[in-house]
Amino acid sequence: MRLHDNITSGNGYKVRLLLTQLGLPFERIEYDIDKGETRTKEFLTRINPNGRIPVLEVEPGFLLSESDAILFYLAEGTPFLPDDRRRRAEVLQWMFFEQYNHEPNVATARYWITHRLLNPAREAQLPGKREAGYAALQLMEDHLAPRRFLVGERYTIADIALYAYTHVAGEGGFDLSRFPAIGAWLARVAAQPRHIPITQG
Ligand SMILES: N[C@@H](CCC(=O)N[C@@H](CS)C(=O)NCC(=O)O)C(=O)O
Repeated sequence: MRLHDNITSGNGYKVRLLLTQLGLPFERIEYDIDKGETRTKEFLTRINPNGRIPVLEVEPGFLLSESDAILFYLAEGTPFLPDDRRRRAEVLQWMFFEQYNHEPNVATARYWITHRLLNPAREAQLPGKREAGYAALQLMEDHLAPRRFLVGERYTIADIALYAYTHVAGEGGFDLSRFPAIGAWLARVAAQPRHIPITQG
């Protein structure tokens, strides 16, 4: 399999992490997202008409985008996705939450800051991103306080989806020391077999 990716991307990291934990070999193709390499005619035509990484090229003619959909595809039939109907739906619940409430705030603030993309318009949006990002983190904190993992007391792709940008939230200006249950959960996720850091390609 080939993973169209950017090494700084938490969305790409989700897929790298699961592929590694599943022991599946893959070739990684790096794109410079700041230089618009995912917006070329070639990329839009052949890789992803939505102009974004990650994209997993499972086989010629089968290219899958959207990080959480890729996780769901890869995890099918493995311990990373429960068999139970309720638990599977809860995994999806957390992954949709990640995409709607968490990633647009926590990840976007990190991206603008670490890629030095702040401008007056974005500076003006940062307080709103912080408020909504903190609300998402508080929701996770309350859920995790009496639990070890997000769903069914075991490590699943819901944990991978939310770990990716939560563990680097500090780079976006979020103070994680306010969230002890998240801190303990981050350590549990990082202690899973075959865990890799976000910097590993
Ligand atoms: N919802 C998508 C978001 C993908 C996304 O935003 N990718 C960013 C990098 S993290 C990207 O490719 N940005 C380049 C661009 O938009 O031109 C997912 O979860 O995969």
